[in-house]
Amino acid sequence: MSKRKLTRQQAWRIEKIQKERLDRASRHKAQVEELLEAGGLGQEQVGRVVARFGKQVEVVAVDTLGQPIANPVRCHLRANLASLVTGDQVVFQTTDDAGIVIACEPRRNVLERPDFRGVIKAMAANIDQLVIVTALEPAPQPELLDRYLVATEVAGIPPLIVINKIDLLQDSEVDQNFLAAIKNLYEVIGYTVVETTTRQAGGLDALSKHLIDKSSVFIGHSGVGKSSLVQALLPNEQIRVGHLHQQTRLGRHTTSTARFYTYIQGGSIIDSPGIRDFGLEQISRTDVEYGFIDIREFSDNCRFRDCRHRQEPGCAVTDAVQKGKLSRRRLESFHRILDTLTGGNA
Ligand SMILES: Nc1nc2c(ncn2[C@@H]2O[C@H](COP(=O)(O)OP(=O)(O)OP(=O)(O)O)[C@@H](O)[C@H]2O)c(=O)[nH]1
Ligand SMILES: [Mg+2]
Ligand SMILES: [Zn+2]
Repeated sequence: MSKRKLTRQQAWRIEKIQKERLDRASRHKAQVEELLEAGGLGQEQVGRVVARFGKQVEVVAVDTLGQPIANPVRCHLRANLASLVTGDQVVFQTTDDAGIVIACEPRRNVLERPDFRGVIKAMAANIDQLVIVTALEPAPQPELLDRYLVATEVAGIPPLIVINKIDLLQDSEVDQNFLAAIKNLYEVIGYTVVETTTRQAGGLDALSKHLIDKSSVFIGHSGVGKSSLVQALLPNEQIRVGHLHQQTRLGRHTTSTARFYTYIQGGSIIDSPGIRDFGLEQISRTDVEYGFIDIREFSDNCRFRDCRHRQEPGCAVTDAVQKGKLSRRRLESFHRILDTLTGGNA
């Protein structure tokens, strides 16, 4: 990008924003110090971050089995702590109406994703399973699903694929054959695919058994019904759901922060804000090849180590497609994802 001179107004705005940030940071520091100096802080307790709001987090005290034993408390972070995310295990102290997090356990793993500016940020920690939610409306886009799957493989967290709103099978543009084809495609690769609906009794049976004793994060585009599923799974909670846009039939980004819930049958569920674009721009070609586990299985046998699996001679991947051992759609999707990578590493 060419360097260009900032106009006076832009420079003024930037300075103003930076000053506001500094003010906020020093206010925050002062609040933390005040709490510490005031004494009166209770005993150290073990807790879990259930949501994050800017620089503050909501923490719930847990027992040795990880079960919540009190209501969530809004907490400041001690200055030496890096930022926390939903699912973090922490040590904290409280006063009557506020709290302070003093330590964070090392994370088992962390889920990252681009924020609305495209900056990669941690979103949730200590996760056993990523539940990728798709729906009949907004219609499932297999290529997007492939992008999520690459992300889960790279993060090393096993995925579970959900196709929600199957009650719409009659009304939506998606027909039974398309649905069966998607399901079959991913099952053949080795993924588990379940169909759900929040509109019919028993509509979550296929899903609920996969959640027991695991810590799951629900991810997927806005409007597919993540929060509706979580609400149906946890009837005692009060969770906001949003309507789809009348014309575009897209979601409205109703959920704004990742939130942790305890699953009554054992385990936990984190509901996360939907995403419109799931960029993989920060990921390398090697990651994408690793993330397509079905392609990976054949690519070791290509004649050339840097084979792009397009028209190269001796390509074991295109050979597998011709022999019907590998889905052509997945290979096309693989190429399209690589085509979108920036930085010349595709
Ligand atoms: N027909 C039908 N509609 C559903 C189903 N589940 C959810 N919905 C509807 O889908 C819309 C969006 O639901 P939400 O649960 O807010 O979707 P979300 O994925 O949490 O969206 P964000 O928070 O914006 O990411 C709402 O109008 C729900 O009533 C279902 O099984 N069938
Ligand atoms: Mg939601
Ligand atoms: Zn090849």
